[in-house]
This record gives sequence, C-alpha cells and structure tokens, in this order.
Amino acid sequence: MTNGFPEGFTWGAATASYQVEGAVSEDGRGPSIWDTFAHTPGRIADGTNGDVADDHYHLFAEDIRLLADLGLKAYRFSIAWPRIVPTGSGAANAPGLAFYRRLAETCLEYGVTPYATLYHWDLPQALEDAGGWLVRDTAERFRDYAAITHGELSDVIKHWMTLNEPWCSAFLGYGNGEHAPGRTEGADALKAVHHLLLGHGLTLDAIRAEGGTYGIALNPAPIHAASDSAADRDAARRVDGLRNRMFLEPLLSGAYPADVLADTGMTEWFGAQEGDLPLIAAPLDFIGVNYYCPTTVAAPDGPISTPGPSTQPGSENVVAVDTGLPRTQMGWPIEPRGLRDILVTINKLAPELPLYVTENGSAYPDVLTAEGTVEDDERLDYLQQHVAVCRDLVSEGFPLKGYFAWTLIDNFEWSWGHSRRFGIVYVDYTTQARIVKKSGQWLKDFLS
Ligand code: IFM
Repeated sequence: MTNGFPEGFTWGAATASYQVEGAVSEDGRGPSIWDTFAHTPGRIADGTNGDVADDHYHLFAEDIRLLADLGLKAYRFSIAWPRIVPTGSGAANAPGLAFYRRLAETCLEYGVTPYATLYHWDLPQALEDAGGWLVRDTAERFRDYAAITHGELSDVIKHWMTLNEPWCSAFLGYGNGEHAPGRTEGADALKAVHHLLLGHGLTLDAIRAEGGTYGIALNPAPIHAASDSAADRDAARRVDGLRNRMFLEPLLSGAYPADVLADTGMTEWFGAQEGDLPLIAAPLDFIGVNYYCPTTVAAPDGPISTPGPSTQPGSENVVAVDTGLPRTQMGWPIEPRGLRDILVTINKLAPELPLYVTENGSAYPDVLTAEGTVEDDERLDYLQQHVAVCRDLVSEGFPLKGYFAWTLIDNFEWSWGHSRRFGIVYVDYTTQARIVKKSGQWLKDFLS
C-alpha cells in the first residue's frame, strides 16, 4: 500500500488530441469539426483555436517524460480520427498511425502505460457534412476507423476507450450548439446519442482481442432536486435521465429509459433501433468516469424567460440552481462526495465492473509568479479532496482501479479557448515552456 492505495492502482493524467496536439495540417491530417468551429467567429470565448495548442504533436516526448517524472504510470490520450482517416472514410493515412505508434512507444520507454481514447470529439468534417452523428453511417465509419487503428497499434496499446463523454458530443454538439458542430436540433440530439453508442458497440465487436481491456469514458454526475417539491423532483428525474440513465442503461442493461424517450417524444424513433441494443450492451472491461461536479435543478412555475437551444430537450423549463457551494473558475460547484455517489450508482448497476476515474480536475486563473512558480492552492485542495474520496472507496474494497488527473498540461478548453487552465503543469503559450504547478508537485510527492 502507498498512502492508502494498493500497489496496482493506476495513477495517470489525461489529455485529448485537439486540445493539445496542434499541427492541424501536418502529415496528412484532415479537418475536423473542431477546426471548422474554432475558426468560426464568435464560437470561442477568447477567439483562439487549436491550430498550435500545446504543440504536443512535436513535444510529446518531453510531455511524457514530464508525466513520468511526476511519478505517474499511465497516460490517457486520444487518437485524432482525422489523422488516421482524414476524410472519415477510406484508406488509412500512414503518417498519422506512425505518430501514435511513436507516442505509445515513448510511453513504454518511460514505463508509462498508454490508455487510448478513440473519439474525443474531433469528427472528420467530411462526415459532419454528410450528416454527422445524426446519421447511422457515422457509427459504421467510426467502427472502420477504430478497426484500422486498433489493428495497427494493439501491440503497443492494450487499454482502449471508444468514446469520451458522448453526452457532450450529443447535447453540446447537437443540442445547445456550445460545442462543434454547433447545431441546435432539439430532441434529435437523442439520435446522436444512439449513433454514438452504436459506434461504441460496433467498435467493441470489431476490435476486442485477447490481452486488451476495452471500455468507455462517460461523464455522469449526481443530479439533486433543489427542493422536495414534486416539480423539482421531477426536474431531477428528467435531467438524471438525459445525463446519466440515457447512457448507463443501454450500456449496462440493454434498454433506453422509457421515461426519457417519452419526455422527449422519441419513443417511436427509438423503437425502430431496438435491434442495436445487444451490440451496445456487450460486456465492458471497465467504465471510465469523468467527474467534475454535481448539478442541482429546479422547475420554476410558469414559462422561462429565455427559451432557446437546450441540452435538455423536452425539459427546457428546468434550471440549474446555485446551492452556495464554492465554485471553480468554470462556475462548477465543488462537491467531492459527488464522486463517491456517482461511482456507487454505477457500481450498483454493475457490481463487479472495474471503474476508473478517467478525468477529474478544476480550472482556476493561475498566475506565474516572478519566481517562476504557480501556487495553485485551490486546485491542490480540489485534487486532495477527490483523491481522498478514491482512497476511502478503495479501502472499502470498491472496484476502483485508477485515477487520471485532468489534465497533464494546460490546453485548449473547447469553447473557452485558452482562457481556462486545468493543468497540473502550467503552459506558457508564447514559449511552450512547461512549469509544474504546486498541485503537480504535490501529486509527485504523494506518489513518491
Ligand atoms: O477539457 C474537458 C475534456 O476535454 C473533457 N472533460 C471535461 C474537461 C474539462 O471541461
């Protein structure tokens, strides 16, 4: 045991391709929906984009050395579909595959285990032009790309995740339009949920092999009702349905939640897709949980004043409520107990299934001092409190197998651009210098 964790517990840090790599036009990479979105005026808060980001495409070896130096033994990164299959379908792009081979081999040289995510939101633009995740064909193209990638790299990468946070892809991408491709399609966002999960199921069926482990990274969250009133409890049921049950139930029980389909008027459409459910519900080796915060919701009386595109089709009158908890720079309330609650919820649905915290972290407005340090005490507190939750669970015999900090290095935070920093390592975007923050140093001391 080290600090209350068993020797086999996996400690890692995570990143995602578009957020760190840059080099968007190099070695045959095609455009993704995030290239298009980030270059559309008004979409990104600070007007930046991922063209250069952390230049991880060129600096990955330095970043992996840094990760290893922090005492971390696992690196969760994502593979950019448009580097492997630039227009989303057709032949593989050899330089793209070669890049991820170099990346994985560098991990192994440093004693770091690679954990690859096949889809962290960078859909090839050509597939979006053909309908994106609202059409079934995208799921099949995803399976083809995943099979190429796994076929080439499964000798060096043993741990695979199909999708990262399909809730975001569906409801931010096709619901309120906050993320690429920026579409506002109401309840049709649920079709995106289904095609994403179908892509997951088709992929598992195509790539699962001896000696590997295969899972998915979700972002479930505890949903609290603001009061005990029937309206607020119903609001919590609806949001829990869209955020959690719409993913966990098909994956773990082979059925979509009937109440969510009724709330959104999608019962008939989903009825026609039932044949896909056995694929979606194929056994998983693990679930990855990306946890940041809970949500508290209420359903005020009367019509809301600002109706508009929503992440909650069918429940647009439901609002998030401030319960007075301290918040990060994202405005997300801090509730470490929520990590326990959501892991326990999943464990009840699948008692033996190994779980990982595949992301956990916080954004704060970091300042680089004249001495060249970053004293990120608030992030350090957040990290310590969530690690403590993991330690308690593990000591109770709970099947939690690892913890990945989000994120290794500050990076492009989607529609917030570079205005939000989540790293345990600071990045000076003008020089690409990496500076370990106090939180990163604490983790290093904790692990040594
Ligand atoms: O930066 C993101 C990551 O890409 C997915 N999970 C949440 C993080 C913080 O918003």
